[in-house]
Order: sequence, then structure tokens, then C-alpha cells
Amino acid sequence: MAPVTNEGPGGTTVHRITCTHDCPDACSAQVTVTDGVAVGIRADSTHPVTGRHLCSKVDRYLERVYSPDRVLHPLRRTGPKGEGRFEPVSWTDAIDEIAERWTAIIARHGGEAILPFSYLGSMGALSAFGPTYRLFHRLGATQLERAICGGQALAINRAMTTPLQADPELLVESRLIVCWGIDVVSTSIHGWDLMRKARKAGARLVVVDPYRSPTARRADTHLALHPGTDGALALGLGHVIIERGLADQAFIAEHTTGFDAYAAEVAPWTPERTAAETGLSAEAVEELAVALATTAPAAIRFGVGMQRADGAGSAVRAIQCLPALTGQWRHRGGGIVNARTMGLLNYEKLWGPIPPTRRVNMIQLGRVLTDPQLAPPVKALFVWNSNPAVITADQNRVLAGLARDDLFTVVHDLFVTDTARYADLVLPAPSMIEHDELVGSWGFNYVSRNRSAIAPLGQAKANAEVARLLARRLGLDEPVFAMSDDELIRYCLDGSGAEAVGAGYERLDTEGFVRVPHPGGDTPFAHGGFPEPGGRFGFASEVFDRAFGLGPVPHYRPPAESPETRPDLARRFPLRLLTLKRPHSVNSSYAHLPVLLGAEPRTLIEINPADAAARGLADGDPVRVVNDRGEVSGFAAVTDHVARGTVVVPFGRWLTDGPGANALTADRIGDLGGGPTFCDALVEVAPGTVGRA
Ligand SMILES: Nc1nc2c(c(=O)[nH]1)N[C@H]1C(S)=C(S)[C@@H](COP(=O)(O)OP(=O)(O)OC[C@H]3O[C@@H](n4cnc5c(=O)[nH]c(N)nc54)[C@H](O)[C@@H]3O)O[C@H]1N2
Ligand SMILES: Nc1nc2c(c(=O)[nH]1)N[C@H]1C(S)=C(S)[C@@H](COP(=O)(O)OP(=O)(O)OC[C@H]3O[C@@H](n4cnc5c(=O)[nH]c(N)nc54)[C@H](O)[C@@H]3O)O[C@H]1N2
Ligand SMILES: [Mo]
Repeated sequence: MAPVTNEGPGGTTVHRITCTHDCPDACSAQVTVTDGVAVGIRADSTHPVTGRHLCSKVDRYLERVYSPDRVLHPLRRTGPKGEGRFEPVSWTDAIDEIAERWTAIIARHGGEAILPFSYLGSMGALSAFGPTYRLFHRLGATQLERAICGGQALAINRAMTTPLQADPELLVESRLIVCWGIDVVSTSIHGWDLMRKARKAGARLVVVDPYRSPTARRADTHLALHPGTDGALALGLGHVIIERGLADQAFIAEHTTGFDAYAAEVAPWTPERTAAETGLSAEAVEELAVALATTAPAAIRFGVGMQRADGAGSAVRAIQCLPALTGQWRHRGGGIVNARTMGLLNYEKLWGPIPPTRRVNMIQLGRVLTDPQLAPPVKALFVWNSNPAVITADQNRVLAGLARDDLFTVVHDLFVTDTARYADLVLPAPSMIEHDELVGSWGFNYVSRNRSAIAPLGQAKANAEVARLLARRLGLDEPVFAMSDDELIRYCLDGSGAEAVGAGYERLDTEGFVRVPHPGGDTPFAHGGFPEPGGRFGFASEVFDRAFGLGPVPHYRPPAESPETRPDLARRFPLRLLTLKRPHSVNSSYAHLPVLLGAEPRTLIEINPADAAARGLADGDPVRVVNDRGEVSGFAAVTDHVARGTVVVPFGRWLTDGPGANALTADRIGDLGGGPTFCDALVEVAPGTVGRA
């Protein structure tokens, strides 16, 4: 089916749209439009991954599109920052004001006084990585390090150049699937469909997760380790596999280097020591090790969830050692599956040359905005595709920064988010069905092209259009700023990796989405071909050492804040914090809409029965979660889904209920790749006062 078909009388049309939410599934949906109004959305079952259903959010996407809260024209602040009082202003005036303020700031403080801040509110090529990047490159603005989401694995894959990944769709052939720090049932429901198929054919599912997540509840085995101790588990598994003579000696000899150094590293990680560090039993560690070595094909699907602790990068590398040790790369459906880079599209062409300006990590926005020593100071903030007031670390510091009267803040969004409430100007953005896009997928091997199904609501303008308007007003005359969306899509695809594998402009325009071959085929590393010298996997990897300076062999790096590593802190804050995504929202998107608020009207703090009893707390009691960084109010949900000593705070709620999960998180950067430590923090739970939450 072409992206648009006429469906009979009454001017009804059906449009194929690939979802641009920040999600691995990148689903294909059909939007029915009558008289210019979208009246229905359903799964496009011709898409092999999407199949017959959408997720609970996109099923109700039209509530988002036509929400009474949509920003429909530019707004200028009339009250104090944070209060959210605005008046309408024209696009011309808004663009003029931005250009004048930026020009003055650049003249006085230099381009680095401007900070662009974005993430993946839309993961479309034009919206996320498009001409907006180029605009800020041209202005010599400060650069943003965007490592907030799985930055550790991305950095390792970048250093190695070829990611260590099997085709995710081959998981249906696996006999053993280990979901390691991923809650597929909530965060990749179509990935879960594949796992269900595998299980129907007899596969076993093991989940490694400190929380009994919806996925863990459905697993054959759930290993509830302490947060941030994944590296110890991975080394402990290696220990047992070697100790029991279960390593694939032929694969190791032919396709790897540095085995002896790795064997020496894992030698002290006996099942007992691993158990002591992770909180698991020695038997559980031994059992999983034997299963990984003796079941074929076995695949480890590791997620972003395990990349929120100080040692997560080292843990990822230790996990990467396991399929090389067991020779699982020999088999279709064996090895590792994780987030992929959307590298088939020529985003770099859109960005243009990157100037040698300073870089700041988005995780440290609060620190950057409030640091009196920073030279030059950040005087202008431009936010698109993101809601930093909610999603980045150390929320109280972020809010203090956003409240600065001398900071000129512009927020481009569909809604007046918590961040937008602090903006001087708010610009209206379109939903994913209101503009053209080129969409990669970070979960599966697909490339898609969207044509808008309906006209933008009100005066909404897409990110690329805002970049064009600003560039024109600022006198930047590069060809990219003169290209229409369609021309940008063509430009991005011309000579791209996508085009080389058959997903060129014409075909994408006709077919909507194209499945592209998995790099390296069905068994990319069965015969070596690893992205290291000699095509051999480096148990002791010079590439890894050179990139990160952590030594060639993965070491265990414990959590930065745990009762063991910070006994001083644990005397006041004895509980380990998990800040978890919600099944019915995408990060902070939907958190103000009935989709989420219907499912979770209140902030629920999940706590183990023993921990609740020790604090005199009963289910439903008002509680406060506290540490030195902040405080979150909510209601106790007493449940054995969380282990004793751990507490769960929901991530993504808006400030309507008071501070959210990130009021408790540290802006500490983890061991490599600039990754976050959102699930590496100590807290205490205390009785709260009724009312607020
Ligand atoms: N419904 C929904 N879907 C989403 C999103 C959403 O917000 N809602 N967000 C999207 C985005 S941006 C992303 S990155 C993906 C993320 O999707 P996932 O990769 O599934 O990551 P999370 O949901 O953050 O966490 C998954 C699990 O990791 C566990 N975890 C936390 N810390 C640790 C640890 O130290 N070790 C281990 N082993 N496990 C740990 C958590 O308890 C949680 O159950 O989902 C995407 N899809
Ligand atoms: N404590 C804690 N913090 C976390 C996490 C966690 O698990 N725990 N997860 C982290 C992860 S993995 C991620 S990816 C980040 C997510 O952080 P963000 O990417 O900031 O995610 P959202 O909160 O969904 O904000 C996206 C915003 O973009 C807007 N938007 C959507 N489409 C468009 C568009 O076309 N144009 C414009 N201009 N705006 C648009 C949406 O309305 C929304 O307000 O959060 C991170 N923060
Ligand atoms: Mo993410």
C-alpha cells in the first residue's frame, strides 16, 4: 500500500505514519482522515514488527493531537518564570525577538553563551538531527552531549565501529532469552510479541532486573539483583562457564584474543562472591551460567534500564564477553540484541561541520545553568524535543537554573510543559501526523518516510521549519536552510547507507517503510568479523582501553551510592532508588494526558512490605522519599515487586504533583560514554502529609 490511499466516498483518506516516539518499535500506523480531521488510528498490520496492534499510548494518539492543551500559536511570558502565564504573539515577532536577543548575547558573551537542549521527543531525522543542529553549529553555540539514554553501549559500539548485535527479529528462533535490564512488556511491546512467539516454540525467558517488572512477572526465572551490580553478575557468569569447562574453546581460539587475561579477571568472581555482591543466590548464578553455555541459540537482550548506574559501561562490556565465551554467535538467534544506532541515514550531511566549541553533558544541565564560575555563562537556552525540567538529573538544581531571570529561554513543544512554564517564548510544534519525516528505528532494521496526514493544527511549525525561519532571520544562507522538508529527505537519503541497501527516496515514498538487511546478515559474527584487530573479539580489548582508559579487560565497578559503597550515607538514606518509566507514557510525554492519569492518578511509591513495616507504613499511606538532593511526595504501594532495601519512584510525572523522581537523582556521570546514574542513588522513605501528592 502506498502511504496514501483513497478509501471511497466522503473524501476519507488513509495515511501511513511511522511513529516518531522515542521507542525501539518505530511502529507503522494507519491514520484515517475525514475532511481534514484525523478520525482514527490503527496498526498497519503489513509492518512485520507492528503486527496487529499499537501500544496503549499511540492507540489513543488522537487524544494527544486534539488535546485542548495543545499550544496553537507562539506565546510570550507575562508572569514570573515557572508560573505559566503567557500571551499570544505572532511568529514574526517571536522569531525577531529570538534573533535580536541571540545576536546581542553573542556580541557580548560569544556563541557559547547559547545552549541548545534537545532529545528525542521526535526521533525523526529532520526533527531530531536536522537543520536545527546546523543552526547551532553555525552560531558557534555550546554543544550538548546527548548520552542520557544508553550512552554507555552507544559509546562502546561507536568505539568499535560495528555494534555487537544480532538481528532482533531473529529472537523468535532463540531457545533462551535473557532480558537484562529491560522491561519489554512496557517499553517495547512489539519486541515482546517476538519473545512470546519464541516461548510458544519452547524458549525459556530469564529476566535480570532489580524490580519485578511486568516482563519479570511473566518470566520463567527472575533474578532480582541489586541495582548497578550487573558487572559483578556478568563476571560471575564468566567464572562459572570457564570453571565448569563450558567455554567454547574452538570459538575462543579462532575468533577472540585476550582470553587468559579475562579468565584471570573472572577467577575471583566465584558464585559465592557474585551472590554477595548482587544479592542473588550462588545457585541462581550457576544455573544461569550453565544455561547460557548449554542452550543454543541463547540471546541476551540488554536494555537501557541497566545503563543507569555508575559502572554500567563496564557492565555492558562484561556482558559482551558472554556470547564470545559461549560461542553463541555461531547461531541464528544467538548473541546479543540491544539498541542500534540509526546510522543508515546521513544525518551528518544535515549537521554540517561541527565547530570546536565547548561541550556540556545534558545530564548536568542544572549544574551548567547555576555554576557561577562557568565562562562564558549560559545566557540563552533553546529547548526542543525535550522536557528537561522533568527528565534530567538533580531536578531542583535544573529548576533553579531555569528560574534565572537573566536566562533567555525558548521552548518549542506541543504543550506548555514544566520546562515551557519557565520560557520567555513558547513555540508551537506539530504532532507526528502533521508533518513530513524520515524515520529510522533504534530497535529494528527499518527506515520509513512519513507524509503528513493532516495540516498542522493552529500555527504549529515543525522543528526543521523553525530552524529555517531562524537561519533566514539571522542571515545564514547555507543551502540546507533553503531546502523544503521533501528536499531535506532526499538530500539525507542521497548516497546514504539506507539507499545502498535499497531504502532510497523513491522506494520509501511509494512503500512508506522498508525493511533493511541486518548488518552482517543472520549470523554476523559466526566466522569472526568482530570490529577489532584481526576480526577477533577482544576479551582484553585495546580498542576499549584506548577509548575509555578503563583497561583492556572489563572490571567490576560497583554503584556509586549503595549501602556497601557509601555506609556513611546509608545511615541516613538506607534504600536504593529506582526511577522507572511508565507503561502508559513515553518519558514525560502523556504524563498530563488521560492516557497516563487514568492509569496512574497518583504518585505511587513502591516499597517492600518489610521496609514499610519497619517504618510503620501501610499501603496507601502518604509518604515522602528523601535524600540530600530533594524530596518526592506520594502514596505507599506496599508490594513484593520491589526487593527489600529498594524503593521505586515513577519517572516522568509533571510538577503538578510536586517534584518528581529526578529531584532525588545525582547528576554524576557514569564510568564511560557520558552516561547517567539515574538508578544509582540512596534515599529514605518517611511518613508524609496528606494532600500534596
Ligand atoms: N511505555 C513506555 N515505553 C518506552 C518509554 C517509556 O517511557 N514508556 N521510553 C522509551 C525510551 S526513551 C527508552 S530508552 C526505552 C527504555 O526501555 P528499557 O530498556 O526497558 O529501560 P527501562 O524501562 O528504563 O528499564 C527497564 C528495567 O531496567 C531495570 N533496571 C534499573 N536499574 C537496573 C540495573 O542497575 N540493572 C538491571 N539489570 N536492571 C535495572 C528497571 O527496574 C526496569 O524494569 O523505552 C522506550 N519505550
Ligand atoms: N530519573 C530518570 N530520568 C530519566 C530516565 C529514567 O529512566 N529515569 N530516562 C532517560 C531517558 S532513557 C530518556 S530518552 C530521556 C527522555 O527525555 P525527553 O526526550 O526529554 O522525553 P520527553 O519527556 O518525552 O520530552 C519530549 C518532549 O518533546 C516534545 N515533542 C514531541 N514531538 C516534538 C516535535 O516534533 N517538536 C518539538 N519541538 N517537540 C516535540 C514532547 O511534547 C515532549 O514534551 O529521559 C531520561 N531521564
Ligand atoms: Mo531513552
